[in-house]
Amino acid sequence: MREGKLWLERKLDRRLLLAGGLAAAGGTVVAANAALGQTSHAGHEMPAAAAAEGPSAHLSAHGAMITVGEVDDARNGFDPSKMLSDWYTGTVSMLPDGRTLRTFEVTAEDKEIEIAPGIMFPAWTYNGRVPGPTLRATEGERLRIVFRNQGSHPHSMHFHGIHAARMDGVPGAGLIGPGEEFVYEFDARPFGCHLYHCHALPLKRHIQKGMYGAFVIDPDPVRHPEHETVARSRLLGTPENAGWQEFVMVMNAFDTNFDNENEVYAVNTVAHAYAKKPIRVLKDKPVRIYLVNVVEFDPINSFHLHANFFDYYNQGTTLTPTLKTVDLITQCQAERGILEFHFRDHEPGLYMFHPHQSEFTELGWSGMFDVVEAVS
Ligand SMILES: [Cu+2]
Repeated sequence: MREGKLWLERKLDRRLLLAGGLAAAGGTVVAANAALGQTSHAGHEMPAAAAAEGPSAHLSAHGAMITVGEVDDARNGFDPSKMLSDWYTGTVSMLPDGRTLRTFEVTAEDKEIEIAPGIMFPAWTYNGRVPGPTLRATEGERLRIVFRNQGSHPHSMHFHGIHAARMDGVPGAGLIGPGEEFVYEFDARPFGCHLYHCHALPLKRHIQKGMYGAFVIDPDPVRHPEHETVARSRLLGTPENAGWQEFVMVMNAFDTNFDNENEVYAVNTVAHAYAKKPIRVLKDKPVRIYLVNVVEFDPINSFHLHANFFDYYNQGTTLTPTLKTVDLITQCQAERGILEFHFRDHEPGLYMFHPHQSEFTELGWSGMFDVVEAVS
């Protein structure tokens, strides 16, 4: 009973904090009833009238369980809509043995970022953004990551991939102090949807401050003759890949009062960014999402797509789906995978996606696809 009461108090505290922050910024929180502990799932079917009037009509028809006001993308230096397909492919050169060397430059820096209208968060960033740049390479290439620490604390880049112990980005192996530089070098393998994050201690603090990003390794079609077409469709720069609409979504959250609980949840940092500005997709072109979960403190996260089903490739390390025809997947911390689906047989409209932890949805993690006919 006492536990239940504490749990309720914590929930209220988290919502009131979000409400207070928004009000202080001159905005108002529409979800005033949420502050009183009433919940209203944001993921109902859309009334036809609301759909016809566009996203804002739809949201207000719901009682608008989302933040009000605008985040200043220019001040942040990153725009969630652009981040979706902003691949950092580095610079390419050739090694003496003819292999491709791909070099990335990443700098750690402290930066205050706006995660919801009026709510500033003192982040630790890679290249001034949260999540850090989406590094993208091809299986078998040699990768070189020049990492500079211009932040106020020791940091590292720990890659989920295959590499030598001395390249692991843990204390004693590539963890560097302010002002220092380290070069990580290893082969791009295995292909898949991976991530990198800082591995300085305390780990959960460094991750939660914003030090993470997606790390995508495309399969080399030559190495996968049995699934060459699929591999080519995953390889950035091929005509087959251009036939897809690809997005990277890093599910993250922020502990704004440092109580080891999150107050704001999102994909790609900004609360409700894709609810306010739905992601436009062409109905005739399939969609592929590189999904990564880096939420600290909450053990599990999920992704649910409305009115549709998708195929899922756990960790992205296979060329055939590990789950077929599902409308929800769960991810533990650092888990990730690739989702593939299409709206070919759907009518145009706004199709919602969100985790099925309703609290996360209310606190910022929800979005919509704006499915449109191809422009002729
Ligand atoms: Cu760190």
